[in-house]
Order: sequence, then C-alpha cells, then structure tokens
Amino acid sequence: MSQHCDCLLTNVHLATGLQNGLPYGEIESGILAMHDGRIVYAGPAKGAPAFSADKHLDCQEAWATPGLVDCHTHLVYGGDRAREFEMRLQGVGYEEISRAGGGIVSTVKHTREASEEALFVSAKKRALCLLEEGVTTLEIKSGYGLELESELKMLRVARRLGEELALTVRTTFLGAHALPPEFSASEGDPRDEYISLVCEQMIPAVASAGLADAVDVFCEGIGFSPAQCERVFVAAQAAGLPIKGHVEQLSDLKGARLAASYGALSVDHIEYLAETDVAAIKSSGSVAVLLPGAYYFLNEQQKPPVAALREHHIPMAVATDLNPGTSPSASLLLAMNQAAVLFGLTPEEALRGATRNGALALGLTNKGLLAAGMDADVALWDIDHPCELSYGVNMNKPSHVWQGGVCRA
Ligand code: DI6
Ligand code: FE
Repeated sequence: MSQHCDCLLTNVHLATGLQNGLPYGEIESGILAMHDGRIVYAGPAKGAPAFSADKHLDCQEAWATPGLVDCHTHLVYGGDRAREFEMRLQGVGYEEISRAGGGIVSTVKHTREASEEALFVSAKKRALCLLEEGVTTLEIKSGYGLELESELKMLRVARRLGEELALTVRTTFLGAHALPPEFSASEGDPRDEYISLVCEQMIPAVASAGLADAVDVFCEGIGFSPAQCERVFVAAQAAGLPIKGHVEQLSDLKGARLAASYGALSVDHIEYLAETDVAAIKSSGSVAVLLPGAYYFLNEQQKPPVAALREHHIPMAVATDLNPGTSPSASLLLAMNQAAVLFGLTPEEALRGATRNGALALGLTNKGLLAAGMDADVALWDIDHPCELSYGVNMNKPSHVWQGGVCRA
C-alpha cells in the first residue's frame, strides 16, 4: 500500500540543512513528499516509502533547499534616500547626516505622509523581488512612524503583505529606532521621554492589536542608550513579546550582552561586538544576524567577529536589512554573496544563515530545514551545486517554490 501525499518531488538532490555529516546536509538523488503543508518525507529514494501523489514532479537532478528566510528587513517605508546617497558619496558621513535631520528622520516624514495603500503598493514591489528569488519567510520591522498611528499603519501593511502574498510574514515593532523630530525640542532628556511613550503606550497598544511578533531597538549613539533599550526590553516582556536588538553596528555599547541577558531571539549587525563578549551571547541562545548589505553600502571597515562566533557555535543568520538608508537591496542571494566575500562565511554557512538560522532568529523552529515534520517551504534550483547560490550574483532564480506546500509557480 502506498502513502498518499499532495506533492511528490523525485530525482532531486536535497540540501536539507541537517547536520548529517555531509556538506549542506546533502542527500543525493532523493525524494521529497509534502502533505497538508508539511514535509512528510525528505530523504534518499532508496528505501523510501512508496508514495502516490496528486502532483508529481520529476526534478531532473535539480537541487532543493529550504525556502529562504529574510529575518531582518525594514521594507515598509515612504520615499527614498537617493539624494542622501549622493551626499554620502561626496564625503558626508551617515551619522553626520542623521544628526543634521536627514537619515532615518527623513524617511519618517515620508512614511507618516504616505497613505496605507501607497505604503502597501511600494512595499509589495520590494517584497516581490525577494519572493522571486525563493524567499518564503520575511520579517518586517516598523520604526519609520515613531508615533502610534503611523507605527500601527506600518505594521498593518506588513501583515497585509503576509495575507496577500505567498509569504510567511513576521512583524517586529521598532518604535525605538530614532528620536521623532517633535521630541528634539522637549526639555529634559527627550530620548527618555520618548522611550516612556514607547513603553507605556505604544508597546501595549501594538501588542493588544496583535500586530507585532517581537520588539526591536536601535542601541547606538544616534539611536538609544543601553539603559533606554533595557526599558524597552522590560516593557516588551511585560507584553509577552520576544525581543531583538540592532546592536554594535557603529560602536560598541555592549548592547548585545544586554539583549542576550533578556533572552533576545537575535542580536543584529554586531560589527563592533568585542570577541570577549561573544561567550555572553552563547548562553542566551540568541542568533547572530549578519547584515553585510549595510556594511557594504556604508563602506564600513569593521567586520563582525565571525571566527569567534564560529568558535562558540553561535548560529549565524544572514539577512538583507532592506531599508532606504543603509541597505537599499532587495536580494537575499546578494546578501549571501556579500556575507561570503566581505565577512568570510562559507557558502554553506551563508545558505544556513538564510534558511535555518534565519528561521531561528524569528523563533520559527518549524522552518529552514528539509525534514519530515517541517513546514513545506521548499525552493528548487537548476544548479549543479548549492555553493552556486552564494557565488552567482543575479544568476539564480528558483524554478519552483512551495510555501506551506502550495506551489507558487
Ligand atoms: N540600522 C540600520 O542600518 C537601519 N536601521 C538601523 O537601526 C538604517 C535605517 C535607515 O537609515 O533608514
Ligand atoms: Fe536594520
């Protein structure tokens, strides 16, 4: 008697991502069966159960990988920052532009002014670029509203992208991204005052609307101090939301240690993370999210401590950081290439970073591997070897993608 499934892939090489002693968790000449949104079998053809299937695809020795996971983006925003790019090319620094009222705050103005529909239309275009290259799970942050209504608007747009596109979308509330312009004139420390608003009004409202899956902060000289970020973490936990942090991107404020002490799902950027602090993030189980697109676009010199992360077996994820100011890039495959070329990840680490470890950075333990019981998020590539995914720039598009067992093609 054969087992029935919705969709069966045969004659397929599997980059499972499992630690089976082979690079990429490779299984040559395998089969993969999907049923009811889950993978029910991913393994060698030899010795596999007999399957009957509604749909059967002979993959002709193509490679299947888990659907890609972009675990860090800011892809909902109004306007663009191309003029600021021109200024930077003339030698004005990112932090300098930010202090002069450009940078994040200029995107805030455009995002506040934009209608929800206009934000949706522009964000959808960017999300489709990611989707076309095999992304099945996408994280989207707020943080360009910086007032309750505009933050809620961004988060609703993010949720709607998840409803209308064949993508799993996870939303993150990033109210503590920058000081809103209307606060700079206030007395006392305007940053403390704004953080009170974030903690006392925004986090409870966003949580009760069910619009955020996590809470993030920008712990930086041009963002918020560790003490201010800690207040946000406390409020997030009180609201039952996990935390993440933009930490050690431009300087070492020990934000990663702090985030880890609150059990952060991930610590992101970490170019300035001291090697001596790497052990501290080990115990929290936080994922180290590497964002080489921002490093590249800002022409930074300080690289994240990859060797130390490796040595301590800290899971490394790779994401686009898609945003108008520091990483206007809608390609996760390019981020994988940048992680390899600029940060020295192996192509295998880069693929794991954009699949399994990206999923873990979002707390999604059911994604990012090809194994029985996992969600049926699968990308099929006409390549000879999975290292090609980090090697070629704009060379690879998946021939088929399944998200929750449904084929998009
Ligand atoms: N770090 C970044 O690289 C982005 N946000 C952050 O906290 C930049 C966002 C922007 O410049 O618009
Ligand atoms: Fe970011």
